[in-house]
Amino acid sequence: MTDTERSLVIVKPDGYARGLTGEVLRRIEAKGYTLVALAVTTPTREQLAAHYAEHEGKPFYEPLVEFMSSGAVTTAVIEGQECIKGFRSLAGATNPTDAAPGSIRGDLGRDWGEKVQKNIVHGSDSPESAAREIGIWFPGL
Ligand code: IDP
Ligand code: MG
Repeated sequence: MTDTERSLVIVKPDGYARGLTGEVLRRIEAKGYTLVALAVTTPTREQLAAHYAEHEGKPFYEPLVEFMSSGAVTTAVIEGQECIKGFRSLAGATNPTDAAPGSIRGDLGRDWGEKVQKNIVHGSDSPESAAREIGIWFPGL
C-alpha cells in the first residue's frame, strides 16, 4: 500500500482526566485508522523534553511541560494512509477557540485562560516527527 503512515497520538492530561480517551479513540477508529499500540502512562520530564524539544525557549514551554506531566495520559500509535494529516484534521486547530466544530478540539475543548492551551490531544505533524515521537513513547515498536 502507498502512503501508509504511523502517527503518535496523545490524549493529554485534560482529556484523560475528563474521561475523553474513549471518545478520542472512537473518532480515530470511526475514521478508519488502525490502533497499533496503546498505553496509559504519566509522562516524565525527560520524555517531554525530548517530545517538545522544538518548543524549548517559547513562553508556553514550561507551562506545557508542567501540564503534560501533571497526570496520566493515553498514548497511541495509529496507522493508515496519510493518517498524520488526517489525525491533525480530526484534532482541529491548536487553539480550541479557533478549532472547527466537528473536530476533537472544536467539539470538546475550550480556552481556560491559562498560560498553556489545554487542547485534549497531540498528533505528530510530519513523518519525521512521528518516527521520533514513536521512539520516545513506544521504544519497543
Ligand atoms: P499542536 O499540538 O497543534 O501541534 P504546537 O504548536 O506543536 O501545536 O504546540 C504544542 C502544544 O503547546 C499545543 O498543543 C498547546 O498545548 C501548546 N501551545 C502551542 N502554542 C501555544 C500558545 O501560543 N499558547 C499557549 N499554549 C500553546
Ligand atoms: Mg505540534
